[in-house]
Amino acid sequence: MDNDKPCVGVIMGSTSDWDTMKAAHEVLDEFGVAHECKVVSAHRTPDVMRDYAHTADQRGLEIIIAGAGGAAHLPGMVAAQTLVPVLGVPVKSRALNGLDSLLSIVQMPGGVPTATFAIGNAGARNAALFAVAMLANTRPELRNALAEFRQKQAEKVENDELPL
Ligand code: RP5
Repeated sequence: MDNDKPCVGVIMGSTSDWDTMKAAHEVLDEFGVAHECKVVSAHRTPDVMRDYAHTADQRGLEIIIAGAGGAAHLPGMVAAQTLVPVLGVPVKSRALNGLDSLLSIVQMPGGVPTATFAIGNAGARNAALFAVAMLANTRPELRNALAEFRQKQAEKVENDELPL
């Protein structure tokens, strides 16, 4: 994309979420979308989370991808404090395999939306692809890149062979 100022923020509750959230970073990199990746914890650094949400708009972020596990309050609490759309990624937790994360993120009260993706790697990847699709509404070069990505993906599946 035409400048290096991040338009997508990728945040997560802990460094332990990076194994999952790096899938979002990799997709954004692949599409050349300028983004930043940071650890911002709703519980351990609530003031940092508040500042991040309050300044997101003025810093030029158009989308925030927020991943968290367990009592996954980060996406919802960020969404409560900014108008920037938040895409939530439930990280697979050690105790409950991410079902806790999923329910914490998806069950937002009416009025404060947080988009919610699949648990784990597929969710992180799809959140980034969704961000690309949102940005592509106003960026023709990104729209073309997304169309090409889908085409290649379809061709791969069409050419795949079963190991019979
Ligand atoms: C959440 O608690 C994080 O998003 C992470 O998924 C989970 C566990 O964090 P660590 O104890 O591994 O730092 O806040």
